Amino acid sequence: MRSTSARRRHSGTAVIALLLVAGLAACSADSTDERDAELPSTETVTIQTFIYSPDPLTVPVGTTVVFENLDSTSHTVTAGTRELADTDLFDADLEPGETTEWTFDEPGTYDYFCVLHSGPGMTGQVIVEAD
Ligand SMILES: [Cu+2]
Repeated sequence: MRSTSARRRHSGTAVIALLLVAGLAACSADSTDERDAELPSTETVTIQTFIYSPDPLTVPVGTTVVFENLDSTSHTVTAGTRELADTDLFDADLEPGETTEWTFDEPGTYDYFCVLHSGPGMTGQVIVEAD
């Protein structure tokens, strides 16, 4: 009887050890995914001769987009359309040579425009794709 009871204890320990190994494997897989998701990614939209470029710009979700004013006049980068601005989302005045940036954390199509100029190049779009 004593030897049967000893064997039972031993096999119980083995099960616990297996569960620990499985748990550790799951944890390390999770942290690898998080590192991949946090890789920094930046794209640049320039404003030159009253034109945002590239337009549209397509990026993966989580990308930081830098807008750079290369003209010798001021422009804005204002979310929304000329008919319906969304200044709560983003809205920046850029003096010549200035930059501004936003990180797009949600998939979707983001229109933006310049409130100062109504030319055809003064509207743009950032398309943010899901992973
Ligand atoms: Cu402008």
